[in-house]
Amino acid sequence: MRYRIDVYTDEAAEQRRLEEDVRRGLTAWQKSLPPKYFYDRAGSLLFERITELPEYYPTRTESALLQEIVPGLTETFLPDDIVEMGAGSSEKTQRVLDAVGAVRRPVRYVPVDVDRVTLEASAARLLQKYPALSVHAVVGDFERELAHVPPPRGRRLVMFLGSTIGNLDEPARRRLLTGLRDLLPGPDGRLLLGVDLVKDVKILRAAYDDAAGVTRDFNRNILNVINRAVDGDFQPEAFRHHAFYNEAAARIEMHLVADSAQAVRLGRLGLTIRFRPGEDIWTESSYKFTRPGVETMLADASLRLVRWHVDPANYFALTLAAPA
Ligand code: SAH
Ligand code: AVI
Repeated sequence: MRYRIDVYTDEAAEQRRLEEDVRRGLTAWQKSLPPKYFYDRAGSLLFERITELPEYYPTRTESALLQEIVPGLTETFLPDDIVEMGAGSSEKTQRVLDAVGAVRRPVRYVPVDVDRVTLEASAARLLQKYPALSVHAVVGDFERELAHVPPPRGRRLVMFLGSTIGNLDEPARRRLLTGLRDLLPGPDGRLLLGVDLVKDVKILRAAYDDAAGVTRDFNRNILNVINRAVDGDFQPEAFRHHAFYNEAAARIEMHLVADSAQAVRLGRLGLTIRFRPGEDIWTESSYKFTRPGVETMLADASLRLVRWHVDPANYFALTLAAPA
C-alpha cells in the first residue's frame, strides 16, 4: 500500500480545545491566540504566498541550503524512513526526496500536520513524482499526537524545517524536541532541524511586515478561523497588523491591534470581548536562534549537534542532530 492517512483530530475534542484556548486567550489581561489556528485552508495558502515574498528570506534560504548539503549528508546517512513535523506543502522536502533517491529506492515519508487538506494535496503530488515512495500521513497536533507516528521502518530521519520550532516558547520547544528524540530508533537516527538566526533587525522586521500586506492578511485570517469556529463577529479589517522584533527575547512578535474600541460577540461561548483603542491580541512569536542557543536547546532534549550548516549571509541554519 503506497498511501495511508491517519486522522487524529477528533472533531468534537478539537472544537472543545479551540473553545478553551479562545476563552482563555481572549479573557486574559494580555489577549492572545495560539498560532496553530492560523492554518485553515486559507491560512495555509497565505503562508505559501508568504514563502514567495521577496522580504521572506527563510524559505528560499533553507531550500538552497538543503539543495547544497543533502547530497553530502546522504552519503553518510541514507534514510529509509522520513518523518516531517508541520510538513505543510512539503515543497522543500523534495530536495531531500531527490537526494535519497525516492524515485527508485523504497522510502517511506510520514508527514505530520494539523491541515488535512494540504497534507492530502501534497501526498498526491509526491506519490506521482516519486514512484518508489510510500506516504503515511498523520493529521494531528505535533504537540500532542507524536505517539501516533508509526514505528521506524529502517533508518529514520526526522525533519522539522522552516524554523517552525521558533513558533513555540522554550518549555514547549523542549517538550517537542524530547518527543522527536524519542521517535528516533536510538543512535542510528537523525534529526534535521531548520532554525532562523538572529540578524539585522531591519531584515527581520521586513520579513514579517511585507510591502504587499500578505503577512497582514495571514495574521488577520486567524480572526476568520475564530469567527467560524465559535460564531464570532470579529471584523478582521478593524485590527491592524503589528510585527516587531523583541530584542531582549530574540523573537518577532505578531499582534493584531484594535485601533478603535471594539465589542466582539463570540456566540458559541456566550462571551463578549471588549477592546480598548490600542489593545491587541498577541498571535505569534517567532524566535530567532544562535548556534550556542541551539546547542543548549538540543542538549536539553538529550540530543547532540552533529553538523551545523549556514548560508553565506548567516541568515538561516540547518542542524543535524543525533541522540546524545
Ligand atoms: N514545513 C513547511 C511549512 C511551515 S508552516 C515549511 O517549512 O515551509 C507551519 C506548518 O506547521 C503548517 O503547515 C501548519 O499547519 C503546521 N502546524 C502548525 N502548528 C502545528 C501543530 N501544533 N501541529 C501540527 N502541525 C502544525
Ligand atoms: C511557520 N513559521 C515558521 C512562520 C514564521 O516565520 O514564524 C510563520 C509566519 N508568520 C509570519 N510569517 C510567517
